[in-house]
Amino acid sequence: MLKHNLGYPRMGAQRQLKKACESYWQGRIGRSELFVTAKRLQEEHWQLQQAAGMDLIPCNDFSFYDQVLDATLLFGAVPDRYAPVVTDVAENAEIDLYFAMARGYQQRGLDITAMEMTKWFDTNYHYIVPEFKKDQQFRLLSNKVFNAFDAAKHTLGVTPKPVLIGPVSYLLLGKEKETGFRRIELLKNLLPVYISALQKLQEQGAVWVQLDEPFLAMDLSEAEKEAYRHAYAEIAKRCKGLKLMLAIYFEGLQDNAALAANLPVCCLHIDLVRAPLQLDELLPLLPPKTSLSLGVVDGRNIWKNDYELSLKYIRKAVEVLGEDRVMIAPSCSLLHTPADLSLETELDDEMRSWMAFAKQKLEEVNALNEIFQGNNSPLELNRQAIAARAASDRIHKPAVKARTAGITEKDAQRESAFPHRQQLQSARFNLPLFPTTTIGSFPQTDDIRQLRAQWRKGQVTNEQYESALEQATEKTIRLQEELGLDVLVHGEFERNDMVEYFGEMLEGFAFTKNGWVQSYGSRCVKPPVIYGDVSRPADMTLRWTKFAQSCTKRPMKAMLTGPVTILQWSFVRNDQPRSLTTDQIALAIRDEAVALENAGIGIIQIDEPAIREGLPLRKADRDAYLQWAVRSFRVAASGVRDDTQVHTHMCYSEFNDIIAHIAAMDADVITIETSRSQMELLEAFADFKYPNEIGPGVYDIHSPRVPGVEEMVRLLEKAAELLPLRNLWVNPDCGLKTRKWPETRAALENMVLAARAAREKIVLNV
Ligand code: THG
Ligand code: ZN
Repeated sequence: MLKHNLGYPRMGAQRQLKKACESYWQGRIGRSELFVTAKRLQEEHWQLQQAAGMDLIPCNDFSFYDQVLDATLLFGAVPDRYAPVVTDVAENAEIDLYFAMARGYQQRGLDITAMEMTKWFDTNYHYIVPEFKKDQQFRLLSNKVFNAFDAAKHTLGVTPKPVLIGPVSYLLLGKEKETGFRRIELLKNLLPVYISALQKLQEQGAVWVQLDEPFLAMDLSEAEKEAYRHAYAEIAKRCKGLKLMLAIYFEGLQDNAALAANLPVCCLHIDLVRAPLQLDELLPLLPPKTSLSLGVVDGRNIWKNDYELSLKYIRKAVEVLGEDRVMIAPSCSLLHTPADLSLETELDDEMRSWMAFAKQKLEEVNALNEIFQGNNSPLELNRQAIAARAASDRIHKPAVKARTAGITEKDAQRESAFPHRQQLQSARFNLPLFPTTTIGSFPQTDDIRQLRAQWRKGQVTNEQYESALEQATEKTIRLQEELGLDVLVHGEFERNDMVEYFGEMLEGFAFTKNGWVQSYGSRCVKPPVIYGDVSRPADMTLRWTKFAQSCTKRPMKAMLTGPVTILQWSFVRNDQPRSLTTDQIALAIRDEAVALENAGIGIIQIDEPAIREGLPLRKADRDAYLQWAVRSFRVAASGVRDDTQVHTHMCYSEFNDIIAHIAAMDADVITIETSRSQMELLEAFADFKYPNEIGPGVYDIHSPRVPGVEEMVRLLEKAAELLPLRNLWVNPDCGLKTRKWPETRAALENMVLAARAAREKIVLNV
């Protein structure tokens, strides 16, 4: 039984790749130093996987930024606007073109925008979206995969398994930048180039090639299914003898099972963590020569594998297929897990005994094979660990379970309907038309980050830390008053990450020191671990919100993170439904909102930027998710009085298909990202006759550009044509955390001017 891995985290356990890339971008190290770091990391990871007993070890899973962007460069699908980059400086090499595509290019008078970034399926990883033209041509451009193959072979002394995104998934991941064609039709142009890459690998000595085709686990149109049949028939014909493994993960094959089983490939890899039932459906469909790779070790979470359960699947598959047609592996690339649990010296032994990170997950794959071969010694230990976790009283809090089970429909409803609340709130806050506010965070500059790091290391006392935060908060409040904003925020200087911060104060959460997972490019997140029933032992935000309100007479908006987002951006327990965990978090946030209200705070924002990304990948599952996700939000938001104004905020536009559910959240005010889609999104809200108040972002905070007054007035005029005036707010489209102070000040100054102009111009006209 072959043991293999689909991909290893590339950042390095100390985030070496992040540091090297950022140093290179800042000009602090040169290209050769960057490449040395990359080479060292890859070699280390290859050796580690070999030591863990993997028979097939991936290469080309490493990437300087993103594996989809790598494919775009490999197949030469470079958008035309980057042509000047190549010639801008004589020595501009492939890597600089690559980073220009990822991050934009602002040098020597050139100002070229980056390619768009979006969520990788339902993960917190973001990929760079390929851009396709109607007559899109492809050619082999980059040698990265071929070099990686040679390097891995040299390091390992055995033949590595190159990983590429499959041709159909690659096209489906992209976006049409012109009208008049569908990107799947580009297969005829892509396929010859794709095949020549495979042939080249075969000439280099490749035996196995892993082609990632996660779209085989999604809803497919007839044309897309036909593309699969055509692509793989051609590849099989032109790459005879090359062993193809199609890697499918994040969902089950479902209605695509027969399609996948009959593709002329050597092996299908399936995700038995996400979709265990597909094993029974697929086994009778597999043709006599096709192997099956069982993804039994969870590549998306940090829990120790339940060997007994995994062995059940392995034995079942072996019974039908025979041992030589079965492989075992993690469920998906380990990109989505932290690197190494043994670095977590501050987790207690019990907690650590429940977990496995990337390195440990490969050891689990190896152990499963050992047990299957008859060495039962790892099994007993594993049984004990699994049983101990299930029974631990650190996990189970009867009071929390009882309260969650007792949630009623009434708990998920505000006292009165929105029109009545709007009247009460309008009388209470007496805000002008087009009231101005911000989303919550203000620039987190290096000095604040450094201060927090020093405080955590004990180099700065609590008093020093708090007093510096008070100063930063007060200064930000004065600035907002000077600018003339109507509803203020405290700036969130005390917070590291909007999820980590709450997790640190809630019971049932654990933290890692090095549990970094790549979010995009060099950016990482350190997701908290939800291990047990969640409760709120003490106030979480009152200290800073009360301080902030004491600095000003204007309304101070309190900032909370919503239950769905806390769930979505954490590692979650796998011993109960996500909906139940979310309800527990919702009750904690509800109590916090009530505590804020009791402390005199009148406006409370409960952010849910991740509500859309939690959407199941298969359409048929979406409604059920939206039902419980929206209800959980409402449980969090409905403990407060009618005259308390609840705001929410969402990023990542694309709301059109879920607008009814967003309306059902019944927030008094929603602020959304719209500036890049030029208010297109607002039309969805208008068509739906969205009843509550809404703050369409009037400028894009994702770039340092300062928006002009006029352009924001135009956006407000458009908004005023579509939605009732009394419902409109004026705000940037997201938090200002990643911006610098000068541009923040200038942009908000213009935004307030735009709101004033709109009040005069638009209000007079109606
Ligand atoms: N928090 C969490 N998940 C997220 C976001 C978030 N997922 C979606 C989106 N926002 C991803 N965006 C980012 C933006 C910035 C960073 C990470 C993800 C970032 N990370 C620091 C870094 O890598 O340098 C981490 C350093 C630190 O925490 O001190 O800047 O907002 N959970
Ligand atoms: Zn946002």
